[in-house]
Amino acid sequence: MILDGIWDFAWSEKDTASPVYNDFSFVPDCFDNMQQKFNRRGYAFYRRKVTASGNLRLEIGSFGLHAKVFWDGKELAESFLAWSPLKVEFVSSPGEHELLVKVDNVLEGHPLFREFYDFYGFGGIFDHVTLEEIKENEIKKLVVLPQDHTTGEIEIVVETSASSLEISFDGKFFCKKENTPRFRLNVPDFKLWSPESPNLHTIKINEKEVTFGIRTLNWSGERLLLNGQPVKILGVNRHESHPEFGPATPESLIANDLRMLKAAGCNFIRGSHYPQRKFFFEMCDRLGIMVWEEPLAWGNKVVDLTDARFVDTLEEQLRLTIRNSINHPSLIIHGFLNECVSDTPEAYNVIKRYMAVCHEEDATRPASFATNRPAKDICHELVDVVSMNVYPGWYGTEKLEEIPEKLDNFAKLVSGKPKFVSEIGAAAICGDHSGAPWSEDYQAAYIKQVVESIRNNPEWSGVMLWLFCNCNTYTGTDYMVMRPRGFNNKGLLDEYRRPKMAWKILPELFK
Ligand code: ADA
Repeated sequence: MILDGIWDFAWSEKDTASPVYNDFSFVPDCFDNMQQKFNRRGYAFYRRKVTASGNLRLEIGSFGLHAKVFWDGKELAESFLAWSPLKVEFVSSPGEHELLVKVDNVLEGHPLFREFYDFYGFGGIFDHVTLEEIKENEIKKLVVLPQDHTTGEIEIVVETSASSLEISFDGKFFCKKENTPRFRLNVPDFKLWSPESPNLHTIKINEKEVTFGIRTLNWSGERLLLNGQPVKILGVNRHESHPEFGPATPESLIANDLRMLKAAGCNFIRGSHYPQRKFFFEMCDRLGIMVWEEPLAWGNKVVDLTDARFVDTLEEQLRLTIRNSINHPSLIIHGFLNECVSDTPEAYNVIKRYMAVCHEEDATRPASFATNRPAKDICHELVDVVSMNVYPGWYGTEKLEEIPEKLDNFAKLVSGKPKFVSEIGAAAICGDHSGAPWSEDYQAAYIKQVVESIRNNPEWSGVMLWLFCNCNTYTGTDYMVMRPRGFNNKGLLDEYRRPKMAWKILPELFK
């Protein structure tokens, strides 16, 4: 049962035990986008009636920044893992019940979100709410890990109390076998997944069906290999954000963003800087767009990296993020801790711990963090692929023609591992054609210089431009003076997806 639609709504600046339901909302919803709520922090109460009974599973696909779920007034679950799905299993008596989801966008006391993050901390229920019955002997977990692109071999991990497994591929019966938690099979008549040919297969075990793709990744040398071939990543960073929907972007908007990127020749998206919605991955799988996903973090200093609540909560979200997205062939890199103080021993310890987490959860994909201090970083040795966020000629006095040499020098800092520029870009205000920094012309010339020099240097495995489109950011901190209109203006498109000059030259550059 999908519980989207009209819910009773109450909002209060202060937490309250007696909210006043004098409004309604349409779920999925970001309450900051409601009249007179933008730039305010507070508590939202989403309430509705539901008729259901028995063993139930409720799921909220994505939310911000902190959520509590109540059933007939009884608290069922609480989560600070913003942008991740919140799932809860419970038993209900028959009849009509009251479901209340309380979410707040309060920064104080949040274990992961900080006021200095360069993207807006929105509140609301950002994705579908679903309620389903938990079936006896259901398949609780079904993970498909491609092993060999020449034979179509996959590893299957199943969790169920059923005694036997009936397996079909692509709608055709394949075999029946005893329940075994981990086994390997060769997919019949398989076709490989790649950005050029994003072929998908389905596996059904008992009543559970999963879509997957067969492709392998190898990062043991200097280049990242996809299905045994070196891959050059030409992509962008993207925030799930729109001025009228916040992160509760309609699926049609996500689909259009991705189609536009594919048409522009883009083969990669870095999902900055939090977990991505399920629909986003389904589209990337189908369109053939490779993805980097990371849990919520940004520019964290020693104070966070030595705070057990921060480090443990982030580990929890990292594990959950990997588990939720593991079957998507488009996912090719696990990321975490964007731009932390990776020149300190405190960061070294946390990064080492998170690399082990990534490998433990999923040995089939490389893991990384994006560094903004490549020359003095002490953690390059820990990661599978090195990812550098560098902005020569923007945060720096270099001239445009000096960018290639700067990038070549960054590439020389590390050897023996695949290397990416995980962020690079320049801001542009639409309509400014002066040619100076902040103009569309300067941004277009900048992007051209960057993409050409990375394409010409075989040491780079690719580039992820900052940023697909403008996104909401600071309104109330010192940093807002660098962010006119409260937006990060480095989008190749503006926040309504209207193209700047740089966007128009992208197809030629990415060809
Ligand atoms: C950083 C950061 C991005 C964004 C960017 C910028 O590299 O990772 O989230 O803030 O800089 O626009 O300055």
